[in-house]
Amino acid sequence: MRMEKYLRSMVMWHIYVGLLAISVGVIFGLLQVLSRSGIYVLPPNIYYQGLTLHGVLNAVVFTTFFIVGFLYVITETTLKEKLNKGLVYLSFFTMLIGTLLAGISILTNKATVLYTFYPPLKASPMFYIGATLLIVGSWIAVLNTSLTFLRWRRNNPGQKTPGPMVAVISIYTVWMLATIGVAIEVLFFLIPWSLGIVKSINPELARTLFWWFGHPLVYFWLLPAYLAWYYILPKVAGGKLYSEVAARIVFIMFIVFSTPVGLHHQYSDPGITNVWKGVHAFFTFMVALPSFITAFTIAASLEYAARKNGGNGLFSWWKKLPWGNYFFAYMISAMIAFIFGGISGIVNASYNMNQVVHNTSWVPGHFHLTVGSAVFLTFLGLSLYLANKLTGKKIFNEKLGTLSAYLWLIGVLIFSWGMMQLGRAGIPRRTNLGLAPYMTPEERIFMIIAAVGGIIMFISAVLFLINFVGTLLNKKEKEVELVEIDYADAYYKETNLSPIWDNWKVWIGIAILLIIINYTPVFYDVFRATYFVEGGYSPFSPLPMK
Ligand code: HAS
Repeated sequence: MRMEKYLRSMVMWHIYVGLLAISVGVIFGLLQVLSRSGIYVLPPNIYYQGLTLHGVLNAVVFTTFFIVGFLYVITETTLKEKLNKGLVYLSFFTMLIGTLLAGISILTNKATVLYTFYPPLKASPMFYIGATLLIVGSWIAVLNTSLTFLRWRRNNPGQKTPGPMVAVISIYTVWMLATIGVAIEVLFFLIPWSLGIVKSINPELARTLFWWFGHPLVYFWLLPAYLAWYYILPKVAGGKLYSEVAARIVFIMFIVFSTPVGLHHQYSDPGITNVWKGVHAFFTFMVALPSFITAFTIAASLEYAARKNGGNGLFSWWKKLPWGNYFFAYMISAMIAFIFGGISGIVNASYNMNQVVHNTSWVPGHFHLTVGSAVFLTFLGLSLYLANKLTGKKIFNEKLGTLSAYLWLIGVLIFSWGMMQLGRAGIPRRTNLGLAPYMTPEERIFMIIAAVGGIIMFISAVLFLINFVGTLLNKKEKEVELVEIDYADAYYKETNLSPIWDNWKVWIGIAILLIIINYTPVFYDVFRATYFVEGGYSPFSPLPMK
């Protein structure tokens, strides 16, 4: 595909902004774990400001910029249709301005509200406006992609949507359905409240709107990783995607089940009846199903590749996978971490077990294995891959890439094990434990274990950054006007696929219906049983406490 120079460079700019965000974000991650373990204790204001930066930069800014840039490449290379240049620029600069506004408010300590910004914690209006612009910018990218897809549909009547594009549609549909919740929260409640136009806020209503967004947000992060695992990894491993139909069904299941599940973050919240918490719990297990299908389909794709490479035996075929290839190393490390991340997610989703781990260190243990590894490592591997494809520069040092991927895996497994042991003992998350007098010596040991893991993860991130910058500084080895992404062929191809699997209106319609069914009674409960309260807290900030 001939990809215009401006788009290649803009995709790289999305990656640069994302990587710049994590370069700062990982430093605060290291400081967090050192402070919690008591090795180097941060003052309380810096602890929470740093935690806000860590969450916002790593989980929101890095992911959003990377995903938008990556999906531009997938859209153009699969549809072979041009995106709208003006909209690409408009989206990027809107997201950038939003990020700068939110970033400045956090850096100046006017938005120490963590990445969940639950009221009555109050940030300056600039933070909420910045977050809004980041989301609006991403909506412009969705509009651009949708227009391009509709043009492709008109030009190719009767053709089924190419597999990687099914993933793009699924990712952006999940994002659009999710962001409705946070848009209502920020535009109608948080911005007027922080501007002083209205005096009161309903914390429970805001939390419910946030988790309408917050859970599907994790699939907005995960699905681009699945796109790479399904459609790029099997080819790199030397094989094929085992079943194209399974991949399609998986992405469609995420459209349907991602959003109506947010209450599993609110099992302990008052004001919402247990019936609806139970219904959301049921749907949480439904949304885990496509990940189970993914585990088997990807394992089958890898087995096919290994056997083609000469592997045999019941298990020893694993040896014939390309463990030394940097791209493979990032992806397999991501997947191995996700096995544990997934299992811990099932624990979280189980109503009674959630009572044990909710708001404890278990939860960061869980999400560093999911977003902090499955997603993070996949995006790092893809950043190097795209830097090579889009700039024509040779990877600085492939072995360094491989080392950094496995190092992160080792680090995160140690870190999460320590955090989860502490969580099971009831040690809280989001707490500067270095200052806590109640930690037992045994608990301190697990905190040190988590810190060792955190230090290894930090070293791995630094090695990645050296490799990435080294790649950019390398000489160009090839002309790159023709950008080819080596998509995997399918082993099982369904030639007679029912048109229902390509009918987006049906699946999006079902998703909207489920959201209405699963949230209407919840909002009824929230309005009936909870209150708007006056005031708000601005911890460690120059804003007056009202
Ligand atoms: Fe989660 C909390 C439930 C997945 C992220 N989650 C969080 C938070 C974050 C997060 C950030 O039910 C904290 C929010 C906060 O700040 O309060 N989560 C789940 C469930 C899943 C799940 C059921 N989470 C994710 C993903 C995330 C993510 C994905 C980010 C990308 N999570 C919860 C719950 C809470 C929660 C509760 C609230 C906890 C509380 O009380 O606060 C499922 O979707 C997981 C399904 C996954 C699997 C694994 C499939 C494995 C695969 C790899 C295969 C490997 C291969 C390689 C093929 C079933 C696909 C084999 C190789 C070999 C060598 C063997």
